Amino acid sequence: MDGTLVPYDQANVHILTHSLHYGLSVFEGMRCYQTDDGRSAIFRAIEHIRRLFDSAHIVEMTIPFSQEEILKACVDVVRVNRLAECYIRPIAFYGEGEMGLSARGNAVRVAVAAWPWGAYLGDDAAEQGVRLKTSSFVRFHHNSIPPHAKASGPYINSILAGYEARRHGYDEALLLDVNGYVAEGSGENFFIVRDGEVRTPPVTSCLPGITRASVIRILRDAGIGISEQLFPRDAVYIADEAFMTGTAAEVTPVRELDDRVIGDGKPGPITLKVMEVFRAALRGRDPRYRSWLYYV
Ligand code: PPE
Repeated sequence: MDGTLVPYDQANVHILTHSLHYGLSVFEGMRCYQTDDGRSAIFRAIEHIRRLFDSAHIVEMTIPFSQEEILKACVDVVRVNRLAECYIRPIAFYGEGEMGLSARGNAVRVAVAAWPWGAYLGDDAAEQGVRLKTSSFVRFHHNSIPPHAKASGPYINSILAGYEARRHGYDEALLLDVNGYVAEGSGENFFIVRDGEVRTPPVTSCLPGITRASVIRILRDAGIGISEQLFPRDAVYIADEAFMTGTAAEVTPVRELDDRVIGDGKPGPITLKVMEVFRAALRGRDPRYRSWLYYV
């Protein structure tokens, strides 16, 4: 926290922490995996730290550390906690001092936390696939909240969508953009497959997911057609396969949207292929993707 290792119960902030009131903080989520040779590695750590700095740049926040220093802090937190596998959460936020929307003088504070985190969308999600509901909450327009910034406040939109979907018995929400095209899940990017071709929405109303980028690369390397393209929700109803991607969610098959079964309701061949290659990549089993691993 702010450059030093702090025990869990001392990692606290003041109630007048500016970002707590107005939601202006930027953060990342990364996973660290134990690879096949026993060493632990953070998946695409450099890309995540770069996105943290991109997010800060978009919201005009100056992080008082270098990218290398944040990366080192992430490694240190995993090491001192002796975590073989974990989720890592760097966050940069405005501390206490001045209140009010126009305050600019508050110190930017930075923390990195890590904890064990299992399957994000349920233990059987990877095998059974998840059930989605189109959300009544619309993903914000990119001129309201910039989608390339992974900032805290905008997650109100995701949380409301997630509450609604789960309250009605679904596993996750699918949010549409302001024009009614599919955007993304509350915390995942979204892909569909039809006739062997894969489509995912362009990054106009969704986060430029690092898992999304990894899956696009995996698909291209496998010679499978992938395009970034807008599509409406009924394209999902008639898709052969659908899946979601994210650091927490990894690659999760989708079996239903709005009570319509997608394909035969089981993870399809392209989804299974992507899941298999992705898993091999993060365990260090695929030499093509070894550069994605940052060993701790
Ligand atoms: N869209 C959103 C809105 C999002 O929050 C995430 C990550 C993604 C797409 C996928 O991005 P990436 O992780 O770079 O592939 N969601 C994080 C938050 C999870 C949480 O509940 O907290 C995550 O997966 O870490």
